[in-house]
Amino acid sequence: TDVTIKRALLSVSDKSGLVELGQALAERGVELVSTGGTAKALRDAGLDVKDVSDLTGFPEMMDGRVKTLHPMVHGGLLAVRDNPEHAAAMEQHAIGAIDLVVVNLYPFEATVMRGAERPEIIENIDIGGPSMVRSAAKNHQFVTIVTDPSDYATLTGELDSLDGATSLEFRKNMAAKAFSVTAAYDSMISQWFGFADQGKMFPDMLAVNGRSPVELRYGENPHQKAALYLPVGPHGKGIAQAEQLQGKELSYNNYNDADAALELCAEFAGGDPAVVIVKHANPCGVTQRPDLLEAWEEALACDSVSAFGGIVAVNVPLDGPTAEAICKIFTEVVIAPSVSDDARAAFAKKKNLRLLVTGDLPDPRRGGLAVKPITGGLLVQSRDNGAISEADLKVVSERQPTEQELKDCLFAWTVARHVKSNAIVYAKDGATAGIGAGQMNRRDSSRIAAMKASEAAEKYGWEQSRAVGSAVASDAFFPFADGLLTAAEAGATAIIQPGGSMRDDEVIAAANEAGLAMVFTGMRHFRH
Ligand code: 93A
Repeated sequence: TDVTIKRALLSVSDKSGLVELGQALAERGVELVSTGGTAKALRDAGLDVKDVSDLTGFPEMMDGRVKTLHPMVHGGLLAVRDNPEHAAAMEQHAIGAIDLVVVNLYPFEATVMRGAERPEIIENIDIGGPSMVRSAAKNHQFVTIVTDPSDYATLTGELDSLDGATSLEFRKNMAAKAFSVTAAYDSMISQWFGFADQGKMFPDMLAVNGRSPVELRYGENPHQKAALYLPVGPHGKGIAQAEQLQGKELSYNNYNDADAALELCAEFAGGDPAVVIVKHANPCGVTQRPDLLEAWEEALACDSVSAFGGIVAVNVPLDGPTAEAICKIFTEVVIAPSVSDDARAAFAKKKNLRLLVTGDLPDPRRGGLAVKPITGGLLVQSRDNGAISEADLKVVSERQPTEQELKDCLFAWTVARHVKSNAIVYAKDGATAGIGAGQMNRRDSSRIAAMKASEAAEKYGWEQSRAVGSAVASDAFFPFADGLLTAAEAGATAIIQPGGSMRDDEVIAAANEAGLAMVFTGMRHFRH
């Protein structure tokens, strides 16, 4: 699978390193073919070069727009060498094989950046270059493609180690890079057409999407513009693919909140019925119970004030009685894998309520990337799909957690990873008792969660707050004992947290003193 390089086609706008490469190739007996400017630069350095126009029998014409777009070039690049018919065609038309292509493209981006006029920008859309890059990359089984001057040294190193040949692995790597170069190049052109040239806010960015974005009424606030981009190709069923059965058009915030609700709900796929209520992308009530209606009532009770205008997701088919109950409070969006006829009839009375059906729930442990814009760049990370099971838990307290405490710990932990940091979640009997989200210190999150629990007790006339006897999950370690002591004061009896603080000893001692059971997960789930 090694291919000896006998003939190379060089056509570069960025001529850095060109002469050195040309010399290195010539020394290894490689025949050089080039386009006008590239050939001149090589000749000026005393190298022997053949002009592409000699190869094609056509002059470079139309201001260079047509230089290499010719069967003598593309036949030499695309022919499958061990295919007898391809070989015969080469023979018949005297097409010589091209083993190596070194191309970098017209500087489109630089031309735009220096504020050139439209005609000059258009002239800098390279057509022949990307065509050769793609032909060579497609035929990487036989042809080597190099698109970046910083790879010249790697190329000559490869030739030296393989006695003038390249390996299939090298050609594959270079082909992958080549396609990302042409994809990024076209994406840039597409963005320029849409954004700079036509003032379109949401250009069809080919490299990222391939489908026109759906414009939304407005963004997070009415003075912002917004659109939804849908990827092409295979993808899981997410909120973007859900079917809307009724209600107003989804807003930007609806999508964002519905996504948070669905993601958390998906954690309970295949388990007992679960209800998730989300407000401002944070859960404000989560419950799992054998009965869906009961799960709804309990989830609502966690923080019924915040649930007003919330987003509700369930993990099982939605039935009529639960739908009737949901309709009693103002709800923006309801999401379910499917809904019964009774449920549909119940919701029909609420014209504005957006009802979404997702079919299967997405896999919460799936891979993929998460992207966040920052000033002048993008932060990209793999999705937080890490997970622990009961077996990974390390009991660090003197007291062992009871079976019920362990269950509540894991439930609270599952919810906590979907709460913005600092996240503290109190849970009891498969229901959240209090959720503290998005505070800048952990103790405040713990206090807020405890406060929610007592407010609920007051409102519903319970004898005591549900925080009493609850398990508490913390998305990251307690740096001090104070957050944990707040939980203990509120009546919590068990703690689940990653551990790993410098002061773990202090925190464990405080837990023991308060008679708490505590387990470490060894895994953190910040969410910002
Ligand atoms: O105008 S083009 O799109 N038409 C072509 O047929 C063609 N062939 C190569 N641009 C074309 N090229 C580009 O010319 C290459 O991608 C390279 O960027 C540049 C090299 O031209 P020169 O060798 O004349 O400096």
